Amino acid sequence: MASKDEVIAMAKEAIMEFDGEMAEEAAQEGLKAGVNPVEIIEAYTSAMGDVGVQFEAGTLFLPHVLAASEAMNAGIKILKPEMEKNKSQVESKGKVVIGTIEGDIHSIGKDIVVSMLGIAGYDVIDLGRDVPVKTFVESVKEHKPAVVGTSALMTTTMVTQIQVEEQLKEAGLRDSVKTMVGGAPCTQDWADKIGADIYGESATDAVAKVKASTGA
Ligand code: HCB
Repeated sequence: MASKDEVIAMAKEAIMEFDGEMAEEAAQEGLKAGVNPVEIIEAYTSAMGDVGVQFEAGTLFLPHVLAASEAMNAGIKILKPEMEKNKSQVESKGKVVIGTIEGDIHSIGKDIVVSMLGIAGYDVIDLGRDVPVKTFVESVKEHKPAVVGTSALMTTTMVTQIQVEEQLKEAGLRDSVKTMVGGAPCTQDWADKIGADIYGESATDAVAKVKASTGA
């Protein structure tokens, strides 16, 4: 049976090699060896970050990035049912509305946050990607979530997170919901600057902070 270190190394290699079958194997071996699925997802995510760095450096190109994200999805598909088995059977911890902000089609990170919040027992309303600001506001009005989260992967789209804050205020809804921002260019400073309640540095961090803010 593979050791935990071997599973983590295999998960990272699978993403770096754009190899979906290897990502599935890492997931299966990890489950057999009793490795926490969250740690395997974190290994995929860390390798995806390295792919991103190489993309930025011009040593990898868009097809590589897409192939890496497909490999990651293949692995997560194996892990998700296992994680859902451990999902809290008690009543929902509350609702979270989340989506990738208008103009931005990056969804990999947001999807991981959606999965991990669901597994942590939250009712997640996933608005998808390239979501207009008014849809976030309407969704808060309709679902009355504890938290509304936006994901932005580009410096050109993160600025739209300000509009979520503003339009929630204009609709008289800002005090009824906590706001969360995340995605690679976002920081705690950014969250503080725009008045967001939570900065989710990673999916694990986002879940921990959502739990803390909802008292769950
Ligand atoms: Co994309 N892209 N891309 N891209 N892309 C980035 C983001 C750049 C930084 C790369 C670069 O050029 N340096 C760059 C943005 C530059 C900028 O800031 N202005 C960029 C660009 C420019 C573009 C296009 C415009 C390229 C083009 O067409 N010329 C285009 C975007 C078009 C558009 O959106 N309108 C584009 C397209 C693509 C794809 C389709 C090839 C693919 C996305 C596939 C998909 O998501 N379905 C892609 C990818 C994958 C990337 C990189 C390589 C990786 C992003 C990623 O998935 N990371 C990225 C480079 C990079 O980030 N270093 C590059 C892995 C995930 C797991 O991390 O940070 O998203 P994450 O999420 C974490 C964390 O932030 C947190 O939890 C997650 C899990 O731990 N989190 C939240 C995320 N969202 C949260 C929300 C919350 O509320 C709370 C926590």
